[in-house]
Amino acid sequence: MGYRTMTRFSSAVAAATVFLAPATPVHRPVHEVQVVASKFRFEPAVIEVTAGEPVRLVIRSKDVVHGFAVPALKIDVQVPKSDGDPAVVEFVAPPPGRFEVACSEFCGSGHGQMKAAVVSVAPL
Ligand SMILES: [Cu+2]
Repeated sequence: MGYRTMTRFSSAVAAATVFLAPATPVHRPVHEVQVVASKFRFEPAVIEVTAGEPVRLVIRSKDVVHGFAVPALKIDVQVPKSDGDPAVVEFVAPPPGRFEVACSEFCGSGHGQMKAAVVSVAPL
C-alpha cells in the first residue's frame, strides 16, 4: 500500500513537471562580447546585441586606464590598464536602438574621439 502511494505520487510529480515545463522562462544564454579599449578606440566599435538577451561585456585595455560609459544605459565602468583584470559589465539588452559609448577616463589627446555604440536589434 505504502509503495503504491509513493508510485502514484511520483507519477503525479512527473506529469506536473512535464505539464509545467513550457511555462518556465525560456533559457537565454548570455551573449558575451570581448571588447578591447586602446588609444583611442574600442573594438568592436559597434557592439550588436538582441533586445531582451542577457549580455556580458568583458572589456580589456591594451594600454592605459580607460572608461566604458553608456549613459543611456546607466553604465560607466573603469577599464584597468593592460596588466589589470578586465572590466565586466552585465545587463539585459535594451529595446531596439543605438546607445552611444564613450571613454569616461581621460586617456590622452584623442580621448574625446574615443567612441563606440551598443546597437540593440529586435529578435528575429
Ligand atoms: Cu579616454
